Amino acid sequence: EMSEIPKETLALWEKYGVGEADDKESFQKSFIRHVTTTLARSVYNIDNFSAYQATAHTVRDRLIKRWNDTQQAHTEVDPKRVYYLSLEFLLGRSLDNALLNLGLKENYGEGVKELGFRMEDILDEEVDAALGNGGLGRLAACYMDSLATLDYPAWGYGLRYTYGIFQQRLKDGFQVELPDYWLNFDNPWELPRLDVTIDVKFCGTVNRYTDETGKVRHVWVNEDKDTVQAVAYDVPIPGYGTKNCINIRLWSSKPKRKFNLKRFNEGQYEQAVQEQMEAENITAVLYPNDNHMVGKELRLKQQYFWVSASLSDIVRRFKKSSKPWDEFSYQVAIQLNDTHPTLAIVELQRILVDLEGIDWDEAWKIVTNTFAFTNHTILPEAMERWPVPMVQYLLPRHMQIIFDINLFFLQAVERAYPDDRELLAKLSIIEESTPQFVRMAHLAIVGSHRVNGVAALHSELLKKTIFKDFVRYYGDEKFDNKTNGITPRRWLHQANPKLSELITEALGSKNWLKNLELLKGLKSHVDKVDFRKRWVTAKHSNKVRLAEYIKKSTGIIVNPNALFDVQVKRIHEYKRQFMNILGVIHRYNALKKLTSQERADIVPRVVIFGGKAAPGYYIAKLVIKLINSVADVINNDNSIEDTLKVVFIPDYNVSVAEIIIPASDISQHISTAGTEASGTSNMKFVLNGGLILGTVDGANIEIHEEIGDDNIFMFGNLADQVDDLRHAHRYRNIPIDPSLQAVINDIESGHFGDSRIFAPLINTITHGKDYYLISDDFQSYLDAQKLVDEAYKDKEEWTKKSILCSANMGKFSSDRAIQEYAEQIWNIDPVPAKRS
Ligand code: GP0
Repeated sequence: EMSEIPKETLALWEKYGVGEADDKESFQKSFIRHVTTTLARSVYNIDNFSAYQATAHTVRDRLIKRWNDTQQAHTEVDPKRVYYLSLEFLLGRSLDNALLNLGLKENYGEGVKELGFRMEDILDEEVDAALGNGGLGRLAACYMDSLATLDYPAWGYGLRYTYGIFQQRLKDGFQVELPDYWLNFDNPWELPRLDVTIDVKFCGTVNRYTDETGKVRHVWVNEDKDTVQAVAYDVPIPGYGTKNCINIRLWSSKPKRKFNLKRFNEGQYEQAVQEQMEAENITAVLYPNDNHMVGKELRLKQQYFWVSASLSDIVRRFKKSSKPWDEFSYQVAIQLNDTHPTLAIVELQRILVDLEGIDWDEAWKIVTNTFAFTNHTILPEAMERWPVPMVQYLLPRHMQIIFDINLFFLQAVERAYPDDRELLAKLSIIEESTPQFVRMAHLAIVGSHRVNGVAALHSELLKKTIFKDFVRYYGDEKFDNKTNGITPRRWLHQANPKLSELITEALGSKNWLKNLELLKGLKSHVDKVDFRKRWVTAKHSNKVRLAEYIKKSTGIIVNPNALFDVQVKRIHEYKRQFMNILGVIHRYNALKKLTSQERADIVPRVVIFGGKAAPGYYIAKLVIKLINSVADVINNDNSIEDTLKVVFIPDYNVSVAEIIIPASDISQHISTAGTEASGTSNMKFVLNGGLILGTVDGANIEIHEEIGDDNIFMFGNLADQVDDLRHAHRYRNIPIDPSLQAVINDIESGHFGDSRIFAPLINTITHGKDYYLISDDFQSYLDAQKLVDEAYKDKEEWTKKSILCSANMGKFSSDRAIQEYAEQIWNIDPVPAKRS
């Protein structure tokens, strides 16, 4: 305990402890010390990369101080904590974010300048931490920023993958994947906790026995070779404008230090080494699928490895306070980010019943009061189901517990709805196929006290479709909505410094960065010509910055005065990049028909794409190829006089997004209605004064509500029409939209290269069922595009729309979202770290 340390000792620690040292001089001192000692270099031997490392290490020292103070405050107060379990944290770069959140950017910027460097160059040396696929992983990262900023006692738990999401290259217009070995150089943003290790068991068998009280108990035993070790790596997450700095604990897998001596003695050296390597494999690679389940055994191992290490850490921390078990859910809230961590429900029940000897019902009450579950999609192919035999083999005791949870649950359902066997089959956690499957979403619902979707429409659809029968049984209080949000620190302040500065000047303070509703104050500036001019200047300089990036990464030269039309996100049929490029072909053909004089009236466009396709997603990869083939033809056709350019920016990731998003005039969020749960980049674009062209889907709907009819372009069929339209495509002969047919004919004529390559893609519309309704929405899409062209001609009006977009985005701060989770689901209070 802290009080037992002698006064003189404490005084020494105080005297020599790491100070705050945020001024320029102490930065320079620390920078040079790190160059000399940490990097073993000198003034004669330092490049931008080592300057980055020295700067990062200087900031890291400051972060660790805050991190320690925060942990100490938590230990003293011992508040209820929230644990955010996410298989993905898509953090991107950390240096700029830390400098801005800690308020060090100015001093340190001057500091490096005097030492002969430019801060921009230094920042550009950092590699992204890309431990996620897309929206879900980036949401987790934004939420950590808000939890830290709002002083909540929170932890993230995830995996420290050796390889993040693959790097995308283009070869002849096709995507090729390269491994992302991001830990190649040292990673200053993690604190290895080589002393925090946890054994994680796999396989083995379950023994029953009767304990001293006469109760039947279970013990899970396995062989040493089937146990792996989890090692903790801590990633500090600083809040903005607070001393608070929270932690994401990422687990890395290691073989148990104890060698299998028997095998070595028996001369089975290779096999023993093999077993060691298999342990390290568990956290080797992030699965590169977005919105799609692939039932690989290694993925299930990842999930249990992570869940088991995290829960034993959480339980250990709870036990330190010696509170009784029935207070567990008053001290601990666990949020399940999608179904990936659902085994945590089973693991906690196992810990309580098998290890702690608590009665089943009492344990189950603790479990369900602890967990809450966020669903991120209703796409059927994304639903996690694990074969019962696979679970039985890897986790024999957990499989028993799942069967018991299901039995008691279905018994309760039966009591409420006697003889409704169909209902039992529909609700069951076990799918009665051959083999049987565990339905993870069902398990997550049954084991949680709250289930939420991520936008209003999505949460309604959950209740009306895939979770309908659960609503019937539980009532609808268990199901609610928490509309997603984004952090304005990274997505405006950091990514768009020019606009951030203008906003701060107009509003008279930086308070909007902590209270995004204050952006409403921009409305009174809309009619000021000078303010609008500066708004346009900021946008223009972002477009110049993007044009430079495009030239550097693709060689294509684009005009920053053109309308920048952007669609960047994972490549998916449901997100309909295919419809976008078909629309581009339509536009191109129309442009070619114009006279030179007519073309002079046309607003030139640059259509920008970016995004990765899952390596095994054949159709998505064809979409990338088609975009590049179309770009090749259009960009080299001088006859259209630069009225249209098409760009596919390779390797879209967080730091590329930070360049693209502030530069967009219009961005496309055009998923088939009802398929995109929320979308979060839509929020980022609008916050940066970009208008959106979107379908009536996900958070587009709520953005529309906030910013008003005049500032958004919405089109397409509605979610409640989708079923009927799909039915019609299947069973009736629906003629293809004529404009769309013309575009398809053009592709098939070989205008964009050998059309045989694209046949499987075109077949998804013609010979398939047009499942994503491209034909049904195409005319409406083209009409909306026409409105965009018209509106952009009136620059003053467009700028007003752009300002009103930003001004009305207060709701979409992740601070708002996190506050709702904290107050309505987790029941936690802020614990400010003390200044020291
Ligand atoms: C949803 F199910 N999302 C999944 C998944 O596997 N991966 C993923 O990124 C996304 C949704 O598609 C979303 O609509 C949503 O905003 C995001 O999760 C966060 O809730 C994409 O923007």
